[in-house]
Amino acid sequence: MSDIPAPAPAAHSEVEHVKIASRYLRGTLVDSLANRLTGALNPDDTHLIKFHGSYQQTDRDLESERKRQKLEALFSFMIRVRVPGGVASAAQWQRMDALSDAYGNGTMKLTTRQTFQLHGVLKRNLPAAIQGFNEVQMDSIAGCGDVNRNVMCNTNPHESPVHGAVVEIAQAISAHLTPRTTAYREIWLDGSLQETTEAVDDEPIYGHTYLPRKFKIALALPPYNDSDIFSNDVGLIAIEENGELLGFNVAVGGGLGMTFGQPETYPRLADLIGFVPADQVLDVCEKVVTIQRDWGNRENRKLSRLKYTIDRVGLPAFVAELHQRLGHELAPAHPYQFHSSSDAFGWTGAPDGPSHLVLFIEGGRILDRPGYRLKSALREISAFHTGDFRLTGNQNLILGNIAPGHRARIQAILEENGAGPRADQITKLRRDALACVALNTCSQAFAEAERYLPQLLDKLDAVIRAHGLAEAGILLRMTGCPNGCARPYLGEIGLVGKAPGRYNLYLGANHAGERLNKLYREMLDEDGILRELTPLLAAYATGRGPGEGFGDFVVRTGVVKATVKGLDFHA
Ligand code: SRM
Ligand code: SF4
Repeated sequence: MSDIPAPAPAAHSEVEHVKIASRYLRGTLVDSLANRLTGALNPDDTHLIKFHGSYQQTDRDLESERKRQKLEALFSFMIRVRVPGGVASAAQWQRMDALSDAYGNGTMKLTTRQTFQLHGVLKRNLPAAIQGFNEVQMDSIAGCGDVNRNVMCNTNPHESPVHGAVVEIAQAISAHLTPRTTAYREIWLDGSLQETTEAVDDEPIYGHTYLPRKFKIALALPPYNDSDIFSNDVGLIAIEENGELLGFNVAVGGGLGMTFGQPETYPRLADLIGFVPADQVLDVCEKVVTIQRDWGNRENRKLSRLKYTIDRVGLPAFVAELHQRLGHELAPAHPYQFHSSSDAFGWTGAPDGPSHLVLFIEGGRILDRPGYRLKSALREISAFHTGDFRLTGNQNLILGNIAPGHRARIQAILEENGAGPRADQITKLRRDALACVALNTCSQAFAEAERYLPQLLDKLDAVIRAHGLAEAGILLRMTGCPNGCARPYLGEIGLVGKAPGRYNLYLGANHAGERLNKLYREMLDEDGILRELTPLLAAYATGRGPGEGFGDFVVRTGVVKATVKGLDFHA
């Protein structure tokens, strides 16, 4: 193996020291959970609990008032439940629904990586919540933390044997890269919350310090790039020939997070480095993970993702190391074409056979509100639906493999509850839009996203309709900070929160998720956003070429320069 030295231990970041001392992710979590004097964990355990799929949070809406009253912040926990490949059963849906009422804030968030998030879980309820989804074969280990996260794949397993095989591979990669420590079971599931006396486990892939940072893998089957594979540490493009899955084109080094004012941080799309047959793809993922484990920066967490490792050593050196660890070279990448990274809404399938319904879920939030009883409708459907509940990477929901006799009933229940597909009433701009959680739970948020985007869209919809663009697919993505959770740098319109009510506007990504956008204007309030976008949308309506996306249009007409690679993002 090549010898690219890791930083000396003394330079390790605080989180590295916590991991080292944690005995494979145990830390003092047992004590933290038992301590009834506070709703919070011991400080070191706030890092460790992420590996168990949970974040300690506060209610930011109440922050200043509680401070004024000299009260402890209102601590609660977000739990992220993994759904590899996004496929959940009706029983799993029912359980998550029930747990969100029993222990959460009554809502579920379907995330941009196809997981369920519960918010507002009090410390004392964490074990019961985790045991609750464990009973339906779901877990939250590696939901967060410096490990491989939920493996994304939005392919419909029922569509063809190839589609099914791609989903199975996503699930196999997830299983292969799940941490082996028994800490999760001991702490959450054995019920005793007793410290183990067993010798600590071995982590054959990760080692005792796990990875320097989070790690993400996504699979897609062209022409759909609906899991945005290029924003992942490893992106896998399924290659099909004559109804058979040949294997995958492999892309490495994607990631979107950056920090304002630190140009050495940047979003970067993954580079295509070759092709691997399907039966070797697990090995390729494992070897990429181990290179990042050994070469990744453990000193500065802002620069520790694989994308920075690759830019530090150079792509050729990285690929040479991968080939060496694999014991063979990757074959050249196969041709492929992506058309879109959005979801195709509505019903598909034959009326007399199994069908599928892709439902638009605003902000990915499953809830009931007056006139829109989505959560109740889905609960009612889950009582008889024999197919699956599939979470998409665009925060939507697919009722998959619906039995022929259930189609009309499902449609009726959704409509009775005001939660039907409603495709004809909603602009495509709104259907395709993404917003991250942001306030009130996210500690990183500078501005609103999920709670505000619908109001902004009310105004943008008027512009869109006035220019005959109601069915034009324009990807708009909003986040409350530059971390990139709703993949805003892959939005044809990206709005990134910089301060309360203020957003940076990015333009020029392409519709298929293959080009990053570029900063166009800074610190815009709502009027500013509308003022900037209105003439651009008007020009697009009249000046676009056949099939030309908004992102391509603004690049062609010189509104922004194309971002060719991550290092050019700030140029
Ligand atoms: Fe994210 C951190 C929510 C997808 C990049 N993300 C967070 C935290 C945990 C905030 C924190 O660190 O305290 C957010 C929790 C908010 C809350 O209250 O729930 C959070 N991220 C989300 C979700 C729920 C957004 C959503 O509305 O759907 C997504 C959950 C994904 C999942 O199910 O696993 C989510 N996050 C993403 C994505 C998109 C993706 O993976 O496809 C990205 C950009 C891709 C990437 O990783 O580069 C993303 N999240 C980040 C980052 C920046 C990472 C970086 O390399 O700089 C952070 C901050 C960090 O890690 O320090 C972050
Ligand atoms: Fe929070 Fe920022 Fe992610 Fe939005 S993008 S959920 S504000 S970390």
